[in-house]
Amino acid sequence: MTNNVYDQLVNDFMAKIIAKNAGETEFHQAVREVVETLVPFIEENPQYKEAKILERIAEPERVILFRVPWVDDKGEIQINKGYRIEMNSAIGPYKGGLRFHPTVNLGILKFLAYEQVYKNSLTTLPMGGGKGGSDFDPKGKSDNEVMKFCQSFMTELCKHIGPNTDVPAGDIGVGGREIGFLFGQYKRIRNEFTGVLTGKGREWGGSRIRPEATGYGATYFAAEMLKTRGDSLEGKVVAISGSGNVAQYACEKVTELGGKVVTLSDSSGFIYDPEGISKEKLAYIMHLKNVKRGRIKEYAEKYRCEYHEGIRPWGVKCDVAMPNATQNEINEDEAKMLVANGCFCISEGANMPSTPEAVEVYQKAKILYGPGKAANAGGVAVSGLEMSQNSLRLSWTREEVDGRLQNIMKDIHGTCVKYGTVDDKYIDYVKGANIGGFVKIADAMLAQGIV
Ligand code: NDP
Ligand code: 2IT
Repeated sequence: MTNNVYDQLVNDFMAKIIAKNAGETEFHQAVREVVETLVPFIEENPQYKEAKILERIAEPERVILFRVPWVDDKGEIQINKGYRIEMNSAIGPYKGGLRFHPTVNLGILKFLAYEQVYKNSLTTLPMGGGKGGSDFDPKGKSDNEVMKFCQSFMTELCKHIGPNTDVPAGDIGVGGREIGFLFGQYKRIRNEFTGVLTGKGREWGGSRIRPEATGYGATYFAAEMLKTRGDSLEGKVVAISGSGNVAQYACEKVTELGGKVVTLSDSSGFIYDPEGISKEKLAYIMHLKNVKRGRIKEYAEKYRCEYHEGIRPWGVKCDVAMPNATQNEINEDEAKMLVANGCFCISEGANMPSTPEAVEVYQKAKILYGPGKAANAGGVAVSGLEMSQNSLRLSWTREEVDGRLQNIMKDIHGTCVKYGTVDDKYIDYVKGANIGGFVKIADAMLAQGIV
């Protein structure tokens, strides 16, 4: 079949998706990227085509929408939206994070849930895909308000989740504090102490390395990609966006492996520290962001480096870039700047941080490009390990969990190489991750009949 025929098949498929899911632009974007790489594969494997596996994967098994009323510190009633998308349970219970951010809507959560299905399959662990969250904005709220909101959110969510049904975790705006409040309320209502959430505190069922896992995993994935060119992170200049959970631990691991992190950001701007963000400076950032809940600008004031308000860090000179903040945070022009400045490796800690046009720039330039569903799978992988430890009622050491995480990231990289190596030896990690993730889910769905 020619490329034109494939393009037509993709366009026909997408026309139906867009008609059925009007206005959900991020969801359309995530589905299109997968379908573009899968259509030729499915034409060669008609069993998947006849069973309409791709069409079925794009329709959530269940969507739960609910009201979240709560009372703020002034005594005023607040109403937020609550969501849980139970996308696919072919290979295990629904698994995926909760996002609390004012931009959250159905289309964003469906894109995240869709990505999660493939990502979880890639981890080699038995986890289906889901995602949830709320348009609640934790910024500027007191601990009491966050707790009140979490309790109200869980009062409804607890009817739909469980350790063998659906296991939420963190994402943007949901970290250890929120998981604690959510777990407390689940336990109180259901009267059971189970592994219903991951990312729990260490004293009450959490896994070692779970906080570190996404950032460490994305760094291990970058190291694996560099290895294919006989290279390593040693001496590399690395630009990172974000300054939350993923960014902090990516910064820690890159530095440990001999790289130099020169940028971090938040939604207000980015800091540029050409001397590198050392262990000591990172400790300051962790306190600033996780305890004081302050702005990244304060780093520039303390360490007297550049701060750029209102722009993202992709104009700086770097060898490696790790977008670790949010979706569509690298556009075509920024991708061109990165490549022009010599960046040759992108490992995505965030979900879908590059626009389709940016991805095209990377692929044309033949740089190493690890898409989020492969590169950031370390977080959910260690969530899977947390579930295993909860079931076994024991907890593994740091070394044990970190060793497993490293092996999983190597396996995912191997899967990408297996399915994504193209004729001239270029590894198309997008193709590799999509096909590699798809096969396991598709075969499970075939075996389980029309459900
Ligand atoms: P956090 O809430 O800990 O941090 C998010 C960071 O990104 C903050 O610095 C935040 O800045 C910035 N950010 C968020 N939204 C925007 C925006 N619209 N524009 C600019 N900056 C923004 O979240 P995580 O670190 O957990 O998540 C970061 C990314 O990693 C997300 O894409 C998430 O889906 C993905 N991810 C997370 C995993 C996890 O285990 N936590 C696992 C896999 C992927 P500010 O404080 O100003 O809002
Ligand atoms: O996007 C993601 O993979 C996450 N936010 C982590 C999900 C999880 O269940 O640990």
